[in-house]
Amino acid sequence: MRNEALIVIDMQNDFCDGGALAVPGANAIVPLVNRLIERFDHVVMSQDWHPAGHASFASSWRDATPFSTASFAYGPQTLWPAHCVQGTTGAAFHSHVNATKAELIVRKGFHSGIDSYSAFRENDRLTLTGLEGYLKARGFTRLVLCGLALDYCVAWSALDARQAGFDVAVAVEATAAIDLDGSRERMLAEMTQAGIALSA
Ligand code: VGL
Ligand code: ZN
Repeated sequence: MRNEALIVIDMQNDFCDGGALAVPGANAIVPLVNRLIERFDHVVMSQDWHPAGHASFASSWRDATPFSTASFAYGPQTLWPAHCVQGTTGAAFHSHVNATKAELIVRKGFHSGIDSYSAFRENDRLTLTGLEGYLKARGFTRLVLCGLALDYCVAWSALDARQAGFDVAVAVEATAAIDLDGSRERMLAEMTQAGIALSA
């Protein structure tokens, strides 16, 4: 459909089996993501793309452990194992994901002091990636999201898309969650509350 785009979030090696920040069940969704890519006329992909020593990595701080919460200038920030470092194999798309059709690949998380879960707006909630402007310039009004991770980058992207006025659905069956301290249920509820359609 002319007004509709599929947004494939962060289908990268580091979020898949054996990766630095492996999301349980990530590899199993690859065929479902590919089926969605086949079905849509327009596909955009996001790529988590951190410089080495990024502030969101626990390893960038003294005595910090992965999955703990730190206080950043912009608010609380989860510290992650180092992942998706620019130019590494871990940052590349999973080789079975069909990226050929992607009309735009939007990279995020490249500012060394700011994390970015959302493909629209970084975690300081001020810095924009430009994706909203791109999608509006292309005339898309309806977005369907899939990919990794449901409760972080997919959910934050979906909420920002809704905030930006798009009609938004998340293909939950083509996602997998990190599920940190109940984040999966919490973000599903937030998305429902925001008027985002959740399939399956
Ligand atoms: C993600 C944590 C850190 C994601 C990215 O893609 O969901 N999560 N960076
Ligand atoms: Zn990241």
